[in-house]
Amino acid sequence: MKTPESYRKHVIFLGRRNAGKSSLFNAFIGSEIAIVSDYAGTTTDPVYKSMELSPIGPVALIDTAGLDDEGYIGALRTSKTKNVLYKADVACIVVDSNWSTFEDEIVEELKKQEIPFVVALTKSDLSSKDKLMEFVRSKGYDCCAVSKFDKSSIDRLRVLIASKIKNGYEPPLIEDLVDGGDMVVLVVPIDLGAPKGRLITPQVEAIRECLDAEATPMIVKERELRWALENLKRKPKIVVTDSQAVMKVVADVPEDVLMTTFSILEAKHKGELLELVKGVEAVLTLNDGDEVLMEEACNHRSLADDIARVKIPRWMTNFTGKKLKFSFHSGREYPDDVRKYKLIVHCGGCVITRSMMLRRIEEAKNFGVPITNYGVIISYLHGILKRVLQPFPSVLNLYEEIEKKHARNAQRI
Ligand SMILES: Nc1nc2c(ncn2[C@@H]2O[C@H](COP(=O)(O)OP(=O)(O)OP(=O)(O)O)[C@@H](O)[C@H]2O)c(=O)[nH]1
Ligand code: SF4
Ligand SMILES: [Mg+2]
Repeated sequence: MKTPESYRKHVIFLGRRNAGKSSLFNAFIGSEIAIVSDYAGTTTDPVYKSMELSPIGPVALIDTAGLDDEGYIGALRTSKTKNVLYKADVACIVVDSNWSTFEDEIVEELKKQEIPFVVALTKSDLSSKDKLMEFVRSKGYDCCAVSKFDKSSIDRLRVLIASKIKNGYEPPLIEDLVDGGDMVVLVVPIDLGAPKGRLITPQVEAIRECLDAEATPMIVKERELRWALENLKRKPKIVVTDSQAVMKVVADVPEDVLMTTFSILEAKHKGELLELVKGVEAVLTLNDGDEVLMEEACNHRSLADDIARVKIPRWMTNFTGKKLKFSFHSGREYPDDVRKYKLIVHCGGCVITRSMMLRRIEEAKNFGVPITNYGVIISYLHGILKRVLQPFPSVLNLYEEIEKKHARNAQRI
């Protein structure tokens, strides 16, 4: 139960109202968590439950509102359900008695978002599902008949769902950058923003990955960094710092030692570093009145000198000299429409899964909205992006190409 949500595979149940989604969700958990009733539209907001689901491992199950909901409230509910799709690693389309173009539309949406799915034909204790099953299978979809009263049917569905979960390659945070015997220095400021008595997820993950790689992590606050480097008998392989201390750290780390930021490591681990680096150049084309979205994947208390609300907007305004409009959004739900923004600046996304982050990046790309992240933009605005990209030569090369192109364009103008 201590597995963070960002490490759990997300299984989403969706389909028409009254199809039996909540009953299935409860049967999976073995407890009456979601409300079940004959009334169509019982579930209004997504319901989450974390559990260990053999043979998948730790999962988060998500029950949703019926997708065919009517009227204004219905539109709100279904937009929430669609938003939840962002989180899904696998979907279970729940069908009661017939398959229509409505279910075809759900499949289309899932395919668009590359979400693998299975079909559950519910209430098999009430009527035979053989004909429907034959029809669904003729479409090439995996399906299984279930009844909330028949545990073995729920077990079969569980195994089918597990078989669909992709365990694709997830780039590590730092393990690929270090070898056994390397010394790694992690700079962790303990300021007002640091949580009381603990380190944040990327810091803990980096320590663990260094240990897995048989490297030696050394953890210091930014004030002790210079002293620590002077007292090491050999140079570290890499120094990784919190983005907010990057200017002090860059001054203290010798030029022949690699350095980067946790946020840039997160961009590689959770998202697409290349895309987030490409996105940063949009800063050069911003104009007065352009709207920039500052997006945080979790709700946390903002501080007086908050990085998203105060510091990055201030640095961007100084850098561009333009009157920009900043919008702030936080939480696990993503804004419904990002088309109006000229740039999205996303946080490291440590609480969401890699597939969620990739879908956010993909949506921005599809709408032609540049997207970058905190670490990339902070280093860019301070003129040290190339320095912190040194551990990633291919991304650095691409960035240098983009930079040259901009210089040529500027000369032409
Ligand atoms: N006999 C039988 N009834 C079922 C089964 N699954 C669901 N039901 C009944 O079907 C009705 C709707 O079930 P729910 O689980 O609330 O359906 P839902 O899809 O979550 O509905 P909404 O939240 O309104 O969209 C309830 O009366 C359930 O008891 C089943 O396997 N067998
Ligand atoms: S704002 Fe983003 S990076 Fe910061 S803690 Fe929340 S999810 Fe993690
Ligand atoms: Mg329900």
